[in-house]
Amino acid sequence: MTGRSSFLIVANRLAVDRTIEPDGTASWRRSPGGLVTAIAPVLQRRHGAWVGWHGAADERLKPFEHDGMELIPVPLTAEEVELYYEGFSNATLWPLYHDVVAPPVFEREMWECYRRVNERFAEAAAAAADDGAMVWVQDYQLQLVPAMLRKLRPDLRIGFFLHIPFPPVELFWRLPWRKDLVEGLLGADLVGFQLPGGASNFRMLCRRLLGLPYKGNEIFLDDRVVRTQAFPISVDFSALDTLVREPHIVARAKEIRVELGDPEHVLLGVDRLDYTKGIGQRLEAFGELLKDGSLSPGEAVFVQIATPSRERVDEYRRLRDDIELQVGRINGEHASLGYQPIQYFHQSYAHDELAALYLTADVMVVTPLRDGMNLVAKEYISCHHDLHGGLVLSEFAGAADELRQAYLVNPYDVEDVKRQMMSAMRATPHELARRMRTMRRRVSTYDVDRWASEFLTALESPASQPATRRSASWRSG
Ligand code: ADQ
Repeated sequence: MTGRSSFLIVANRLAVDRTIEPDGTASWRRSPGGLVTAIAPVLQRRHGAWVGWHGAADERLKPFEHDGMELIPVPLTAEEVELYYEGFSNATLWPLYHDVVAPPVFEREMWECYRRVNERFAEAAAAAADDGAMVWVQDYQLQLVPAMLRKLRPDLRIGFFLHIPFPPVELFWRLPWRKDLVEGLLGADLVGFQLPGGASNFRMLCRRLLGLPYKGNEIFLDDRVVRTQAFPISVDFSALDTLVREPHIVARAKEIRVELGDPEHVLLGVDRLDYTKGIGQRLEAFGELLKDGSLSPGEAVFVQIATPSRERVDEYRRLRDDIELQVGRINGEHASLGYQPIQYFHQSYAHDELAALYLTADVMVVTPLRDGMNLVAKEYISCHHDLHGGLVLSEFAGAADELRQAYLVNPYDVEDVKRQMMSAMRATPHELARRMRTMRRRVSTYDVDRWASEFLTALESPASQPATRRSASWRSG
């Protein structure tokens, strides 16, 4: 430990995963995934620290260094993992913020635990932050931290970013603890969202629930101004672009196609196994294309990769059974010796293998019922310097705001999904290239570096003075 830090990240999980070597010794490895990739370099440059849970229940660890980052573990008991993480975060907030596509659970015990754990994160951050430090809190598991931290350390500059959608007022309104959550977020100087719509839902809620006036992006409290703004997250475009040009990835992509029986079209889905991702909807559409003869036998293979996720939450266990039943049915009806239309994998994949799959896929199918952004769509685009490939993308993914040249679909409309999947499969190379080129321009310009630096620049820049409040209209914004 080098003492207190002038820059802190506070997130549910630390930026590292523990791996056990064959000889039984434990070591840490930087976690894969966008957030860590984006933030680790900033943290290293600013000599910052990362506060978060290390992933094992009932274990206390001392702060340690890894990969030039200082890591401060926050302990959680097994009961807290159940009530705070699986409970309030993933059985209450997650479905509530995703258009209630599954019914949220409202349980006082879960809420109490969420509050208690948020307090612990706030205390850990308060103890680790230097005078006037900048603290960036991440995501829906920690929405009470900004206000708790401000109370402990009014000298800090606090930012918050929500990775999932912020729901419309009428949905949020159901939450028995709605006021506490909104007040929690208002402890930040800057609250970031994926889309302008989320930011505007939040401002509207502050007005309706707390009677706070706002003007433009700013919400006026008695003594402070809270800025709200959209910062669409992105991927490390150039790293992926470089990776897929490497001979071993190109060779692997060719090999995958052969292993799949060299069909004319390879369609791909890559998701955490989550009911918000619309996996069932896309498989249903694909099954119907086989059934009604739009696709001839052997013409197309759908590879669906579903990373195991939140397996102790009931809703996720049911989903897994449903998907596996559906895959079995479709394959049962349409497979023949040597041909299986859906290749389903309930596994996590290494970075290189995933890149090779993206490169192989002629059509990427991303059909969430609601998604904050969806990085998979942007990863696919980053992997296609060959300008080949069509992206079928749900209108309900945040990414649809930027990737207008995708084959946009309403995932609730099975005919629409079928039609757009067919359009992507039947498109000419010229048409695919035209769309892909524009989307690549967008993702390469707004990459993950830009996301992090725009957020931090906004957090560093001063907001308006509270005096401006007088001119803030109740209805403007
Ligand atoms: P997620 O809901 O997890 O993220 P997404 O944005 O698609 O969704 O990110 C998933 C990540 O996991 C991608 O980087 C993908 O490559 C990786 N991944 C998926 N399946 C995998 C597999 N089988 N093996 C290995 N890696 C796999 C939340 C929000 C999103 C928001 C992100 C970032 O729900 O809307 O885009 O945070 O803010």
